[in-house]
Amino acid sequence: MADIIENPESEGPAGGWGSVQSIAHMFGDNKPSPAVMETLFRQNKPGGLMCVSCAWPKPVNYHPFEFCENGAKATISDLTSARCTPDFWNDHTVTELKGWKDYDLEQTGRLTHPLRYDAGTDRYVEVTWEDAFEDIGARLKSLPTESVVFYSSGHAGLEASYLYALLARVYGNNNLPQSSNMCHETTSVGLQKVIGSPVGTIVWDDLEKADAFFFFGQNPGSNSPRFLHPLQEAKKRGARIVTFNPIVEQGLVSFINPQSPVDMLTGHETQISDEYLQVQAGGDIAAILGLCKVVVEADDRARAEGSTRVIDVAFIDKHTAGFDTFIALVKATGWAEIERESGLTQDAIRRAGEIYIGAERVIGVYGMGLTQHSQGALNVGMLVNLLLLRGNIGREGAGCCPVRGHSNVQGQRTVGIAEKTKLIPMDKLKELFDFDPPMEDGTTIVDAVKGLMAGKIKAFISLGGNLVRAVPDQKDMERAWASQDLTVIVSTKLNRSHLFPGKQAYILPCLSRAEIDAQASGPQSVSTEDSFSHISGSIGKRTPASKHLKSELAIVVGIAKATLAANPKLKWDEWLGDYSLVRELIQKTYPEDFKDYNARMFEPGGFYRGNDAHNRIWKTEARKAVFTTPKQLNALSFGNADGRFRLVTIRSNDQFNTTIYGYSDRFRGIEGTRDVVLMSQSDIDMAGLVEGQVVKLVSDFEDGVRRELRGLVVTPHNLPTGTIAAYYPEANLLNAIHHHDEMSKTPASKAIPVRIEV
Ligand SMILES: Nc1nc2c(c(=O)[nH]1)N[C@H]1C(S)=C(S)[C@@H](COP(=O)(O)OP(=O)(O)OC[C@H]3O[C@@H](n4cnc5c(=O)[nH]c(N)nc54)[C@H](O)[C@@H]3O)O[C@H]1N2
Ligand SMILES: Nc1nc2c(c(=O)[nH]1)N[C@H]1C(S)=C(S)[C@@H](COP(=O)(O)OP(=O)(O)OC[C@H]3O[C@@H](n4cnc5c(=O)[nH]c(N)nc54)[C@H](O)[C@@H]3O)O[C@H]1N2
Ligand SMILES: [Mo]
Repeated sequence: MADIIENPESEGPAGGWGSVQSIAHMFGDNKPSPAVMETLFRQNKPGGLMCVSCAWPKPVNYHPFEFCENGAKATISDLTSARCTPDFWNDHTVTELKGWKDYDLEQTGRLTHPLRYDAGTDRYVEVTWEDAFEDIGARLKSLPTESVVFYSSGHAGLEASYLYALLARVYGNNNLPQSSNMCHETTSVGLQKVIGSPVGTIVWDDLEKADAFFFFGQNPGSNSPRFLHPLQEAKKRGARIVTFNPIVEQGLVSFINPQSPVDMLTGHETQISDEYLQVQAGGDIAAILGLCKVVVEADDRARAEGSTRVIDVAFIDKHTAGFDTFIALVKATGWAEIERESGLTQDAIRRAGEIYIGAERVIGVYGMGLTQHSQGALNVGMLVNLLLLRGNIGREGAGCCPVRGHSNVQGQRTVGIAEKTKLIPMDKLKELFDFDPPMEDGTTIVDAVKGLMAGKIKAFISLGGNLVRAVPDQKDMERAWASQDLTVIVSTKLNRSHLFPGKQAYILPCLSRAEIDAQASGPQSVSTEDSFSHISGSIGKRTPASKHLKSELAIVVGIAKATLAANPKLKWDEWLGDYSLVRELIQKTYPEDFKDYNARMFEPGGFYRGNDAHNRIWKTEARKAVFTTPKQLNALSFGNADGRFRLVTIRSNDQFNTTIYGYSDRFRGIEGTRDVVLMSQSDIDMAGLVEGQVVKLVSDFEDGVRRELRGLVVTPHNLPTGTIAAYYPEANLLNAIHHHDEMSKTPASKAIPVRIEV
């Protein structure tokens, strides 16, 4: 156990009683209803409910409770008894609600009726679905097609998502950006470039065979807690875990399995990380280069001694390109540079490197700590370099594991929600639906926000999400969003994006996945794809929160019918009546991925749609896996300067993105508030501040724009000097829309240059 693992602020290990208490807190004074309990027990099991929270895979051999604290919170929050009915607006204006916190908006409960904004009274008023669709359709028909965006957050199932993408394309554009444009787009672009696959290469069995896991900027304790179970199992059989993360995250330090009675009663903790390296924000390129240097040095020694090579030479020769150039850079880069750019010592990197070399099979895990940087794709390329050196991709127990966010974020991309035309089988769509698909690329989120600000985007349809709150330059975004001709947001709960209505504005309330979706042919099921590319069917069994709700698919159909010209090939009503017909369309469009879709969707663990890189077939330009030679040693677009900090925007354990469930980030020991800036004690001292002092953060881009976030309490935390942290989404006031990954345009939310003002 490395001696740097200390987390004095934390209230104990991840999981355990804390997680049970935290779930119990969600129930408030209400006892959990049998319906909620029944839903939780069905979660992530074959024929059950696929979690509405994150995209962590569903195991074939599931636990009695195959849900985690997060998944339970998401389900409980969807099944709340609170209702936000049209009466709510008798007491509140939109302007007044702008003063409410995200948490308070969430507490208003499930939306029950379709609503239209009435500017005269500054309130939302009830509207019929027919009127809403007709009005939306009329407005869409009157606008230039390129000025309309069809956004989606990764909730909606594959069936609704496929039809949504079809709606956009028949309407006439590929403006289909998605939440992954702020998230794992870096993976879609960066991983695709180097291994020819836009998604992770491992499957469940690999977790059970790996000898080591290397974590870069992914926080399973808060964000994918079911991952802690296979990690605990891995530790029991002697696997090693190495973590690179500026913040000491409790879930990567120790874990008590809340589903193991023995662990719970004895308080038995599993230590997770063998080595925890507090890399500075944006320092991973140098850190990984250091690991590669350890491998190359060991290989040089082995070669000199005539012993077994450390580098997998046969694999490199047969399967990769760019090796020599990369190795030349590794050799030419000195340890002083690596230490300076990573913020880590040579010794610490060597210890981690030895674990890498000592492991036969290694999985590289990553999340937002790699993707949300100016050089995020380079970060991803570097992790792949490390894995390639020892042939750790496309072999049992080894591979690359980006951990996806929303429950169906990966799947939506698979079935056509994509702004890039090269990803879409347009000829198939033309043949199936008899129309001329638009051949120009659509807009990413960053470009959509810029388009909004420039007045070029005039209407936004949002299938879920809370875009106004999720993007950089929040203040400008609020103004720009409200200046549109039309805003339509399909939602389950009230959120801040609703508070900036366009000239015509609708909130369309939808069913949650946990609820019965009854259509002409009977109750429907939907399906989702997880982080390991497995597709699982999901059935909702709860009575809908209101009889006025429609399914997401029904809403897509409603908008499509009101907007698009009649076309005998577009059988919207038939598809709505029976979702299995939509699955047939998906299968026809993507026959390799969705073979026997309807028959296989309830297979335990889901059916695997396959991944060429998993089989060492590299669909890159070079037809090989490609080593990336980094052009710089950090992932930043700015340099160091006196008084400038790298701000990491973080998620608490008590939120799901912009949805704030509560004010308890118990893993980090922060209770009752989100208005904090976390700093190392030495940074606090050096900046002449004291604990508890209230400060403001000011962005430090060289673009002349003043962005500030006030009222943050200085809170000491275990962080490397120069790196500080504050909560997302509040901190989005500080980021700039031009600050994004160079290759994929993912906003660089993990290193925002800021100054502190008192
Ligand atoms: N409870 C909960 N679960 C969630 C979500 C949620 O908000 N709440 N969101 C969902 C979504 S959409 C997503 S995308 C995922 C996100 O899940 P993660 O990918 O885990 O994302 P974050 O928590 O934003 O950041 C991950 C870690 O990156 C570290 N980090 C920051 N900068 C760097 C760096 O430069 N280098 C390294 N090595 N590490 C760094 C942070 O300290 C943090 O621990 O979770 C999903 N699950
Ligand atoms: N600074 C900073 N910014 C970030 C990030 C960060 O780490 N730092 N992370 C980024 C990431 S990874 C992501 S994914 C984005 C998230 O951006 P979004 O996906 O746009 O935001 P969410 O908060 O997930 O959306 C929450 C809303 O979705 C609606 N909703 C919930 N369930 C359903 C459903 O089943 N159906 C429908 N139709 N609607 C539903 C509810 O109304 C809820 O208010 O934010 C990004 N922004
Ligand atoms: Mo995400």
